[in-house]
Amino acid sequence: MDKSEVAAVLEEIAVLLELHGENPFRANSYARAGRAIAQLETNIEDLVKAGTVDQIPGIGETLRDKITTLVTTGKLPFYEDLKAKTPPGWLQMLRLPGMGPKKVKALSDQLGIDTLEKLKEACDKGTVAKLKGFGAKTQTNILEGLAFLDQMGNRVRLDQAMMIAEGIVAELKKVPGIHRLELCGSVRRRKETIKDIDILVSADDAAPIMDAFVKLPNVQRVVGHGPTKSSVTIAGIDHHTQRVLINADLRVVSDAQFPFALNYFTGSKEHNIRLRQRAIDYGYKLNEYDLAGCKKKIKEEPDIYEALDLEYVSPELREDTGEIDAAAKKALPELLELGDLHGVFHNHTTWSDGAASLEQMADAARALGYDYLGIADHSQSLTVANGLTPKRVRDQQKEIDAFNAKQKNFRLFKGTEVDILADGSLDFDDETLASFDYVVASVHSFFNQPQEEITARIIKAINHPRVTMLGHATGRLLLRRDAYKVDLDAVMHAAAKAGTMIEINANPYRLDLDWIHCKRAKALGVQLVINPDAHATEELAFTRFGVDVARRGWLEKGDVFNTKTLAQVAKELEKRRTQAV
Ligand code: DGT
Ligand code: CA
Ligand code: ZN
Repeated sequence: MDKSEVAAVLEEIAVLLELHGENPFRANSYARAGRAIAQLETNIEDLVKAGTVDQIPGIGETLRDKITTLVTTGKLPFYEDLKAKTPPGWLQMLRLPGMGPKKVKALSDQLGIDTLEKLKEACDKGTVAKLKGFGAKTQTNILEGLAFLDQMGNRVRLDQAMMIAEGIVAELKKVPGIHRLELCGSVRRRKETIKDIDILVSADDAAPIMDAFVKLPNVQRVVGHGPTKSSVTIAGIDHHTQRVLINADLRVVSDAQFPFALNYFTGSKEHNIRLRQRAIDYGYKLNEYDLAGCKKKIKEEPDIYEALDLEYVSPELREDTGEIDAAAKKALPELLELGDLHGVFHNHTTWSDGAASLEQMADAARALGYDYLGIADHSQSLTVANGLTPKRVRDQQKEIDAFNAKQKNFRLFKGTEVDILADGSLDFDDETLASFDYVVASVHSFFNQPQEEITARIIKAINHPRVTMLGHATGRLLLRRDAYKVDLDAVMHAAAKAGTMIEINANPYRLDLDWIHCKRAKALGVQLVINPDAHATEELAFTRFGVDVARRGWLEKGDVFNTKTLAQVAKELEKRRTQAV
């Protein structure tokens, strides 16, 4: 068991204890221990072996013993018991915005609510609003949250699904007898949220592979165990040490069937229907095993497209938004690739709410092969994120200048993520704004403004001559919070006219701009830029999810600003700065 798994268990224990009304101090000691362990530089197993777990700050004897049991046996009876006596509905309620363990406990104690259905009923009757500490506004928020959950079902974010899927693939690869193995479904298409993981394998004998699959570590429940198809519910821990549960389906086919099955189970369903129609037009019949009637040899998935006189369609494009027509005309885009990027612009450091220093972020960027990194810490109004005052901006810029003076072939750009205030003005005076190499402007407050107001507010910022790019354009939090009511088309028109870029926020919790809007942005002539919004060195790796969005949105290298080299970017930013005077 590694430290992130241990940390996740401890943090979950903290939540469970609170739900059961335990002393908050005791609950908090688990949460704190979890965080301390997540940040350890050493291996937790080594500490357990050496018996030095209690030397971690905040960990006493009791915690030491529990951690030791957990690491050595992979199980902790105390935790298992807590989970067993917790109604699943309590945990589901926690997913509602604004709902913490205390509120869940109050609902359970005072109204006997332990499922989402009962919660909905009580809200409809108006009894929740009457509870102490709730009120009408909270009740409305709960109802909105319930509607949202209902719509999202049990989907998880792409990063969470990918991490579990990659883990399964690594384990399955050890099983003898597998010829080919691929992830399919929405994971292969890189959709931003995932219902279940689809895996396809070709082998002569399916039975041993089925057996290995249902016995994978972290399998919580075997949903089905058949001769060529099995389903499990599997658990994982994401990079914020959140526990994730998702279903995974494995199918085994013969090697000859593999390309057809891969194509079928990759989807989307709508793409499949179009492709099948095209096969019919050619006098063939396409299904998950065969392209009946076609005499060409089909060994790999691209051969299917070739047999139908189509360019190969990358999985990200298979959403029935015109890809088959474009493939027939050999007019598919040459999709952007992660390796095309030379740097990223929207990143935070310890100067505001980031976890790493300027230098650490720069080192991490260089390690990823980047030639430049933009530092865009928060502006003064965002006090919760330790936003920078103009004085601190000047200090930071001195540090960046000093850093750059020592560099060869790498540069930190001086940026800011300036707040767009409620009226559309910016959170810095013009002189401060003029001191940056570039400016990212973002909404971080007053999300609930009506459409005209928030649209005018964002457009005002876009038209400010110092604003280089619009940060997270819609403010959504995937599976948690809807976008603000902004008129995105009006925003994109304004951005095209003003020459202001729009960011594809690669943070997998956000992923705005949505891929569905990328094509439109491109058609209007908006320059896009992919930013991880990194608050830690590891989060620079979020960029890959932004590339996925761009690919799903048909974007090519030339559509994305940070495919430019250091020299090109430096020149362009300088030009924009001088023109803004
Ligand atoms: P999700 O909801 O994130 O799991 O999305 P998918 O696309 O992975 O959907 P899923 O898991 O229900 O099915 C996997 C693939 O199987 C889907 O992308 C296309 C194929 N498929 C499933 N049902 C049908 C169907 O009724 N007709 C066709 N043509 N294909 C289907
Ligand atoms: Ca799926
Ligand atoms: Zn940010």
